[in-house]
Amino acid sequence: MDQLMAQIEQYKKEIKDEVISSKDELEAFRIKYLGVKGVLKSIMGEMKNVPADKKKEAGLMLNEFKQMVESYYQELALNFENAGSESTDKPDVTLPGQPFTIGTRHPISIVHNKIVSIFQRLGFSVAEGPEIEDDWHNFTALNLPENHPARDMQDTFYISQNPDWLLRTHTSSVQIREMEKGELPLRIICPGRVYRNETISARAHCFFNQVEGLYIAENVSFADLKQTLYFFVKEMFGADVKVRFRPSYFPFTEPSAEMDISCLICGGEGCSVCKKTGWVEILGCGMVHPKVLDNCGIDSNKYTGFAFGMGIERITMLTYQVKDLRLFSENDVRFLRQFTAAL
Ligand code: 2U9
Repeated sequence: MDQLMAQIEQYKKEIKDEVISSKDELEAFRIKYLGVKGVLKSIMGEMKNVPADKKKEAGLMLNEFKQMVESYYQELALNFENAGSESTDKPDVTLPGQPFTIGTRHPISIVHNKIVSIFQRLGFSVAEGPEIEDDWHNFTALNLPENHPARDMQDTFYISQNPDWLLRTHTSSVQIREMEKGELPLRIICPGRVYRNETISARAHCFFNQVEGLYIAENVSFADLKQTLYFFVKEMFGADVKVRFRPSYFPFTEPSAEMDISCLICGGEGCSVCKKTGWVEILGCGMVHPKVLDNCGIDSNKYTGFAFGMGIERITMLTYQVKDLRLFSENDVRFLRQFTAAL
């Protein structure tokens, strides 16, 4: 009897020291203590050796030990069921899925899409071309021959492997490529990224996005250019916006102009955005220079055309009142999330 008591006490101590951290270890515990050849069964077997007058007391003690082992096992089993065990876990298909963040459209993309869709409604189609260009398509064909001072207007990144290669400074090169195909009339817009070697600041970056447009046919006039751009501006900024043209100079257009719109912030009263003038410049334009047509094999006596170009970042800054150009390429989601609902 005393031996049985000591044995039970010994097992109680052992159970306390057991480390059970997986379902496998729990199963080993069950087999050791509760299994058919386990500890409980073997202690029960000892009962036959207990003298008759002690049997009742021994039976109570054994029963208490049995209950203790069983409830300890059940408690552990329940814990594993609730928490899951690393080693024998099956996936719990009832758990909610991992949420994943849905992105938003970049403000430049929103404005790009809006510009493109306005011109598409006027019958313009989108043309694209390479970002690494040769000197002919980026400069010479556009009436900017070598050593022409106008080349200084744009600081260029050249490709070191070949002095003829450069990163395009405007998407006009795409229009040259389209004109060289010789299919007329031509009515295209050319959106895309362009590169200029500028010191990065709130107002300048070494790359930005442009949309340029070109319409070449017989009898295209400056009036067509003005009407097209009026339509664009009203669709883009609303019916109340006012427009003015100022004479300008570009080597690839003659005559040339820059177009201003009444300031969207102050409505023309004068503020810091329009530098108290009431006007903000949004694009450059003009009639395609006859030399440019000739360079591309188009008969400048038969055909005329207009062209225009604008920076998408500039239009986006005006639309959303963004004060620093660098925000567009930093990819800070706190900035980017402000412009649209989830895709
Ligand atoms: C061809 C012929 C003529 C495209 C033009 C501008 C005027 C212009 C600037 C606006 C802001 C560039 O992004 S910006 O810095 N562009 O002012 N672009 S006319 O003229 C062309 C293009 C292609 C064959």
